[in-house]
Amino acid sequence: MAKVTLESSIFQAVILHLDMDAFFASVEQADHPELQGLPVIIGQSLRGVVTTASYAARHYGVHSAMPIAQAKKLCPQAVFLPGRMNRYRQVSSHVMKIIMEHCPVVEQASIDEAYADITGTTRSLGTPTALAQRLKQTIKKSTGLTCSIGIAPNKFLAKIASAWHKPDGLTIIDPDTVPQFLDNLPLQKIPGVGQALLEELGHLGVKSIPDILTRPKDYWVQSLGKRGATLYERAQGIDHSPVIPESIPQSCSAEHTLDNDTLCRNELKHYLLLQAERVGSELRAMDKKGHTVTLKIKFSDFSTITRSKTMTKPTALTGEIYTIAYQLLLAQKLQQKVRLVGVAVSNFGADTLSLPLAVDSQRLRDEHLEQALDHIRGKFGNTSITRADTLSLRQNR
Ligand code: TTP
Ligand code: MG
Repeated sequence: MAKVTLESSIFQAVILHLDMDAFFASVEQADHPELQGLPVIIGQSLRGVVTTASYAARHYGVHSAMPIAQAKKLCPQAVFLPGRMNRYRQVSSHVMKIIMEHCPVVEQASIDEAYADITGTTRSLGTPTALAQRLKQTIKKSTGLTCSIGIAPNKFLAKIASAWHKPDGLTIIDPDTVPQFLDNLPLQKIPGVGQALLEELGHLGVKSIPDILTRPKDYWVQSLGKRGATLYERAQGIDHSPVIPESIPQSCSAEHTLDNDTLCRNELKHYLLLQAERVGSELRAMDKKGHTVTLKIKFSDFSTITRSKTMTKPTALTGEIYTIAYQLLLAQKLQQKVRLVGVAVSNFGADTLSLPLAVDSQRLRDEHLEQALDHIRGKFGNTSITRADTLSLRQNR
């Protein structure tokens, strides 16, 4: 472990970056224990390149993107495998789930790496160091795999930190040590500084990160445009890019437990309209349309049924969602009283069928009308404008 002094504070972000070690090769070793400790090289074909190599193989100079033929020369005794992408995806999902269970805000960055914003979590989750150690232990116990973690005040430093002590590393860059850390960091460690930019910088007389800071920001913007502005920020240890959690909802729903169980379809119908309004406006806010509308009914004895209809054309229109949900309700026998009713729209996708212009223009008008209603509700509150049908329900809630 490099340094263990970082504590989260309100003012300073704390970002964790986790990257699995020799991921594809390690999965093969975990699944085939007889391969543990051996040089294992993953590559599609004999004429292709190395996808990854176990650390034992790396000792012989084998690395990603090297032609397999060359890897064979360097390490003829290695076990060469073509790779099993489905298995790696499966393990990846499992690892990401563990990270999400341990950290509040997680962004998956590739098949084997993720960022987590753990700012201000010391009280609830323990120190960043303790959290990272717990995460490493859980992943190891659950998958047999090791990972390396970096913790720093921002994403770019956290990524550098996670690669600092691989495999099975934990490196922490304390905010106070950032300037000193950057002074000694090779230029090409800055993400985005590849061979071409390195040469360009060489022509400008820049050999180190401190060299960048001898010239003002304007100079870099003029010389390298947007890349120059970013480079100048990184050289000072600055990176404001946020950790963006991936939360792609697969469906949108609303449901309501009635005050009194009922057999009255008219009452249920009003709730369906209210829910269709909620679901519709949420879909429109997310800019999503769904092909499938589902009606959910929970009866007095708590038994639950769902009935769905899938349409060729996806919708986010309140009227359409409501009409389908109501048709589904009408088609359903109510043998006992209803306790809960709900509407969901799922199966998101793009329009697959283009309707004749006349029909489309009607739909377009409906969409514009509902967007206008959403706008008014957004500005003046949910109850500012409403369908007459749902008014009494809103007032009763
Ligand atoms: P990396 O995290 O870059 O590499 P790694 O996990 O194998 O090794 P390290 O310990 O250095 O992190 O990539 C993750 C997986 O992605 C890797 O196991 C194989 C795959 N991969 C490719 O398919 N193509 C590539 O060019 C690279 C670099 C990786
Ligand atoms: Mg990796």
